[in-house]
Amino acid sequence: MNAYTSRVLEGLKARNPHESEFLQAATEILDSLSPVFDKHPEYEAAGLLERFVEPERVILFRVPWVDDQGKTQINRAYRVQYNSAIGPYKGGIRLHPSVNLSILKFLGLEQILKNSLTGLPIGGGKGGSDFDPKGKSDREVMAFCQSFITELYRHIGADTDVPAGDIGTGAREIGYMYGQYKRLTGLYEGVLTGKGLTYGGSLGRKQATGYGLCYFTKNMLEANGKSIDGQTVVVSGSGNVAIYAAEKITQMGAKVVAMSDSNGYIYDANGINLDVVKQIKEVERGRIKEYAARVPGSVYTEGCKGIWTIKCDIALPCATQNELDGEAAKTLVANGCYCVAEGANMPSTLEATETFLSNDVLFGPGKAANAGGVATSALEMSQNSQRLSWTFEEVDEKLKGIMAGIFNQCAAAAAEYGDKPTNYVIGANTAGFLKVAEAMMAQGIV
Ligand code: NDP
Ligand code: 2IT
Repeated sequence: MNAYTSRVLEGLKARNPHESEFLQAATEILDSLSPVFDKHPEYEAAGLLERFVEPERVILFRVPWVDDQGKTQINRAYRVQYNSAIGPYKGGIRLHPSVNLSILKFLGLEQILKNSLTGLPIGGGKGGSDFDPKGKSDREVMAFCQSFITELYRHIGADTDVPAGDIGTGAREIGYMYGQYKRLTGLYEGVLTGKGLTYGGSLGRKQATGYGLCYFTKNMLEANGKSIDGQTVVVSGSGNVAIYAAEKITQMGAKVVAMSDSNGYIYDANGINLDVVKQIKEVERGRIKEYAARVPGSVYTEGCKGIWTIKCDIALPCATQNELDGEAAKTLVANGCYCVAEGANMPSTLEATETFLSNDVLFGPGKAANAGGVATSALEMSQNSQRLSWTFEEVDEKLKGIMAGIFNQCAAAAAEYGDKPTNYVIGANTAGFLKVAEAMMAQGIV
């Protein structure tokens, strides 16, 4: 590693010793960026990297609300406003009991580079809370969301910071948050994305991350003389990203044979019936286990990590960080998997990523492969500020163009800076960073 990047990384480790997810993401990124700093000594003179790795601002607050038993509950919430060099802070809100500052800083850091890769004017941010929407009534979710926004509203806005969905935050939660923001500010503005279609949401946003992942995968495969048609695919997770990744890759001629949730996975040799998955997950908010009871010939296995033992050509991890470790990566490679594209953020551990790269698996890192969601959020922002609604086809065409642009940037930067032209990890980190770096340099020491 370049001496400057290595010194900054050591400093980060000393100052944030307990933030394992954040340090994991930072290690991968700084490792990739070494050649950039060899080429640009002026960045060190401007303290660019020290500024880049430190959030511009972190807001930490309590969220009091009353449950259905009349008991007061207190959650802890955060908004990490990481980098606004190229646009207003933009990134999702995660609602999951595991949420802590380390996870939100890793997600925020990834988001800066991801948003830069989209080519659209959006900075990087992330937020969330340790609130668990699972098993809560609609009224409890509403009480939480209203209290959350009652604190956060003063820090966000259509031109300052635009939150969106992530794990545990879908259309229901965004709706409650939007209603409370409007009540407190009196503004009908594009302050949140992923809104419902009747109040400023964009057609295609729900599908965008999963569809975009498949468009990226198609670009990556075609650039390497391969195709999606006829391939066997494993998709982990069964939330928003997983469902629409499975839908699009099936439309492209592949067969999805397995999906999962945090309890276990289903295997269906005939190809997963997505109508059943949507009914269980989107309508009933149930567990993936129920699929096996409804679809003859399918099998449910307890424990989500076992999904990586299923033989496949293409793997799309779409659940959560570090769901795919070194051992799982070796199993996938041994079973003939030759393409992995990340729908989730950092689903592969550093060891898994290394295993894929050293075995010449075509590997699409999350910040590039799953950028279609935030890109379409930026399209939603454009529609809101123009007071217009585009058709599904218009949005989908733009998404295809954006994903092709992202792949091309990754490939070009990999060719210039990487150890090999298919190292899209180096490609994504470098291409994403260079644009932010140029903007930060132009704006002076701020
Ligand atoms: P959802 O809440 O809709 O779905 C999450 C899925 O992942 C569920 O199947 C969930 O299972 C599973 N999951 C969550 N936490 C864990 C865990 N600790 N262990 C195992 N499985 C888990 O979220 P999304 O689909 O929106 O997000 C999935 C991933 O994609 C995340 O990494 C997110 O950051 C990323 N992403 C999302 C985007 C978006 O637009 N929504 C955009 C880009 C990336 P269970 O129901 O059992 O909890
Ligand atoms: O990780 C992500 O890119 C998201 N959760 C989507 C963020 C957004 O602003 O749409």
